[in-house]
Amino acid sequence: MRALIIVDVQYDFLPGGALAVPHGDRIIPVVNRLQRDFDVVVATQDWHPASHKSFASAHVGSKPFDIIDLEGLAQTLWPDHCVQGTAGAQLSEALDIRLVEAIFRKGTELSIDSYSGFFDNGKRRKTGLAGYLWDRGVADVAVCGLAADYCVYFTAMDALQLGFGTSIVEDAVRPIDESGYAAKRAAFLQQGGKLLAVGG
Ligand code: VGL
Ligand code: ZN
Repeated sequence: MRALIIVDVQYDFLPGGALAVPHGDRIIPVVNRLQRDFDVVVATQDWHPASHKSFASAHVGSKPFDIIDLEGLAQTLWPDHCVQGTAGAQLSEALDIRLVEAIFRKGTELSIDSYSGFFDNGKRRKTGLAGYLWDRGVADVAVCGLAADYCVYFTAMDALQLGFGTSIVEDAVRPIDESGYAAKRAAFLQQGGKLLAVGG
């Protein structure tokens, strides 16, 4: 069985949002078309408590995109985004969710960030996504969504490490930072990841 993992297609990552990914909205029609080609479709949702420690606003004297040490892990600080229950945290209305079987929320613990849809950044806790996919008999996953250089990349790397055949859907991801993504994409390929081009 093949699964499509749709990462964080939320208003705060779309143009006009708090942590907007350039042209992030352009992937949505591609993601909508893709879904019918998979046996299983799941999504993730970044879902932070207010004052989450990944927010620059939670650290006196810090600004967005500074890097700090957070409980032993390097943490990029972000503008406040995807706060639980806010409009910015909602999945885009333009995303077709009819085939989405389950939505895995992440980033819910105050003091640790979670880029991957599988684990927090310290691999302290699982989200349940891996178990869900295994229970559904999934052997291969394709990852799409936002942002290519953070949550898509870390989700894809964890999928590889968990033993899933893993692709990133090239036409259905956009990065926050193009040059940072180029290096991460190379690391993903080096680990045995594949790229899927669907046209779009
Ligand atoms: C993301 C930064 C912070 C993402 C989430 O979805 O890629 N990036 N939180
Ligand atoms: Zn976040």
